[in-house]
Amino acid sequence: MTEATIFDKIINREIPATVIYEDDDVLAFNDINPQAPIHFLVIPKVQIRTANDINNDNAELVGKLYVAAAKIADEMGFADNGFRCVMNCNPDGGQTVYHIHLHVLAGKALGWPPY
Ligand code: D5M
Repeated sequence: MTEATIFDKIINREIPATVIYEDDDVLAFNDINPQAPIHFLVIPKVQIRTANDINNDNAELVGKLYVAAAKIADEMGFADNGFRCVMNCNPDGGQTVYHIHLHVLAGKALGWPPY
């Protein structure tokens, strides 16, 4: 049994979030602590704890996070300027919520490297 996270509460509408996209498999909502002018998270509706848990059984679902990101980028009009997708994994990766999420950052030219 995997421990529920705050993202389960967002999926179940038990706490508020600014949801910008939803389909049967994924949900996207604005990050509460934005690191760029546009910063939202795309998550699967079922919990996958970390990037280490991505495998052939859930690869299609994980791919749908990117499909949603591209669709939102197109709809919000920042696809051509560009954006960054980041998935943090475990403590050294800076992961704080153990339900995988694609950070999508956009709205300015982003710096690199990220430290
Ligand atoms: O990223 C976890 C991200 O989740 C971090 O950028 C803040 C965001 N977060 C945490 N709680 C909320 C709520 N309630 N709404 C929206 N965004 C939230 P990580 O890669 O795990 O460090």
